[in-house]
Amino acid sequence: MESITNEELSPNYFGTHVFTQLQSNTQRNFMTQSLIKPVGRMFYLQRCGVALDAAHAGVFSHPACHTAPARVFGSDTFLHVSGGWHDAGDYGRYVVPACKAVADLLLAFRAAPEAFGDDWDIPESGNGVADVLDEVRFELEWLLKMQRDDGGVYHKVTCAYFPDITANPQEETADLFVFPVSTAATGDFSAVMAMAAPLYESIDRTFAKKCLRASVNAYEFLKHSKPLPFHNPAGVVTGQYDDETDTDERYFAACALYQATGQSYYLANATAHYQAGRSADFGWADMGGYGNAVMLFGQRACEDDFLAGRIRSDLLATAEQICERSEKSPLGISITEFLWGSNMYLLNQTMTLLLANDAQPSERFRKAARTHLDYILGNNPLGVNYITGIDESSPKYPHHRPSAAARQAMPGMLVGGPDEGLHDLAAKTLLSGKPAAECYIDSVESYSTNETAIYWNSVLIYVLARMSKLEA
Ligand code: 9MR
Ligand code: ZN
Repeated sequence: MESITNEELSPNYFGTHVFTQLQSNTQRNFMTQSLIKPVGRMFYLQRCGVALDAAHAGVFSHPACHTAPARVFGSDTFLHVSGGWHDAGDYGRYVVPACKAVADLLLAFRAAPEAFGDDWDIPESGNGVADVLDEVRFELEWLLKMQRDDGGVYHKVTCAYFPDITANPQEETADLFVFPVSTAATGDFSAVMAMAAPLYESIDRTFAKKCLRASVNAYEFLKHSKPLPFHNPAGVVTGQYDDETDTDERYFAACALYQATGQSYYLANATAHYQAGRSADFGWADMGGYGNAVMLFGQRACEDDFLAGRIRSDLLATAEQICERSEKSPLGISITEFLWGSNMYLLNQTMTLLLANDAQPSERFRKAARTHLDYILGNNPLGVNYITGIDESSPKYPHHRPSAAARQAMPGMLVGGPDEGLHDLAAKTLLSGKPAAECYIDSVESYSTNETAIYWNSVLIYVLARMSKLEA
């Protein structure tokens, strides 16, 4: 790619390295707030199935993409499943990570609505609804199309393989396939539809009702279904998002449906699954943390004091452990290994800190959260701001097809960050022997360290929105 003029791309381009400018609380807070819009706009720029016009998308405008009906894999049935966001640097649309992204954004809006304006410069801006909710609705409308009549939810819609790295969205014209129902996708779907219903109630009642019906329908399917893990069929190489354990997704769905309906049946199910599959994380494979978050901080106080007490004490204990690791680490961060998407794992743990701070306000939790965000913004061994288009240290060559096609990095995208597993050729060739925290390369070839994804941006939005309020 040619060199990039970030100024032209991002309304919030700061030139010199932002981390070094963050001297005062006022500056820090200004920065945190300024980042919400470009990071949020990434979702708009990832929209699929519709045309993006030049007025809103600039060099990333494109005609409607991926509009052809998709074949249900292994059958002669075709479905209309257009819409939703492209997942990442590829154009796949995967239900499991999509639901993580939706859950992050809805939790962020619930906790800090004032951080979200109606001014993201998207087509819905100025319609009186916070743009984050307009954006999430775009994804929900697609998710609804991914549900079968019996309530089961298809795992993903993609081609069988990835297109060339410089392919524009509309240039990926290979056959699209809808892949089998998985219980992880169905559980996540049921949960986020139940989370959405009360939030859209005052905006569009009919839509809110539709979400709740779809959620219940998915839950009914789960009730009678054994675990259905997903694996790519032979010959299919697009993202797998495989998850062998679905108890955390069932738990998340039960918690969210209890919150939306108040029915004791779902509360009993939440208790059962909490005991069966305890998980307090926020990864695409580990959704238990979202169940905890909606249960503790939803619109309804949990009527099972024992369950609420356990969630609360587990949350606080996990947050203390995160702080211990951060305080011990020379980098001030709580992750002890650098996996693919390490930036997301760090931000997921930051989310735990911020939720724990809601349960029991603590300077220790807030301080660790700030240190983690500073790491993302450039206080790391490579001095890289891991968000594209923010300052001169930002990644310029993300593994992201629209960016490679436009020869400019789409702004506002969080890259995966260091991955000590060296999972691609560029990483293997250029990074072997480096310390784990330096296993990152700003190369379009490095999909394991320099790709971007909706569910990495979404947790960043959560952290930015919460911090902007806490530090105001
Ligand atoms: O984020 C995913 C990471 O946790 C996995 O280790 C990796 C390999 O399976 O896949 C990542 O997800 C990619 C997905 O499979 C396809 N779209 C791009 C995603 C981000 O790299
Ligand atoms: Zn598309």
